[in-house]
Amino acid sequence: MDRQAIEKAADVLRQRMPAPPAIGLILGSGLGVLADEIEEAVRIPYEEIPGFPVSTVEGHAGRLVCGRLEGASVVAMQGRFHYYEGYSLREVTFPVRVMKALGVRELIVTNAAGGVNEQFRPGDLMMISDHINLLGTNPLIGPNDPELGPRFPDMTEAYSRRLRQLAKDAAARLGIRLHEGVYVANIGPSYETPAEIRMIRVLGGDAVGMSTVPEVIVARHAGMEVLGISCISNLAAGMTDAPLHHDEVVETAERVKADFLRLIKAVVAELAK
Ligand code: R1P
Repeated sequence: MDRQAIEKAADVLRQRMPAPPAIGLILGSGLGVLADEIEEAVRIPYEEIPGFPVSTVEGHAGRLVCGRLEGASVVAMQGRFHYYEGYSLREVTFPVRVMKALGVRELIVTNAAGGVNEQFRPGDLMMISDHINLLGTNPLIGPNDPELGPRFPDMTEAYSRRLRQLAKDAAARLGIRLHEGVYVANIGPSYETPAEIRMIRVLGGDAVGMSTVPEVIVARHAGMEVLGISCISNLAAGMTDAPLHHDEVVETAERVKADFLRLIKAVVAELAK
């Protein structure tokens, strides 16, 4: 995506936003409820933002919500884009570029994910410590614009140590059980097979989903600090006899929203200080 396209979208948003956002949020399947907590909210459907794709997946409302959360000026994506929807990874990650242009410094990415780690239970929360990209591609493929970031971005600390500590402290204060683990991005849209889940476990994965990794790569390329939170919506294929269904994924995410909301709000409140 070229800078012109990014600026065009950012210009449209600047005119409608109450204040420049400092914190960005990407809300995963069934986790869009967080955007309902935003005060003085301005809601902008993706269709009204030049260059934005539209959301096609159930549980992803498809709008940007800007306003105040816990004293911070935020912009939240109530619904994200996935590679399996047919968008290029440049399109999938375009909103991250726009958030950066608007002034976002810290990005909180969330998702609904399948639990691979045998200690996890549906409804648990996992803070992402690192990721494995099994998409077979990368959003930075193609010419690099050095104004947007370096050709070869470092990924040693894709998920900020500072933000992880902040989230860990907040969870402890609130009495919320927060796992920490590695998120693996599978291309989708078919769920993983039991054999693939065994492979992911051997590789060191704790949770699996079909998003997040491209957004985080672009956010790091752009120099943003990232915090990732997965809601473990189900146990991955082969761990139980139950077949996987997206309705269940969305339902579980919605069911555990109380802890999810408390945790994210506490982190945002800390960042606002
Ligand atoms: C599968 O049920 C869907 O839920 C997850 C997977 O990535 C996939 O899109 O959605 P989010 O990662 O957007 O939360």
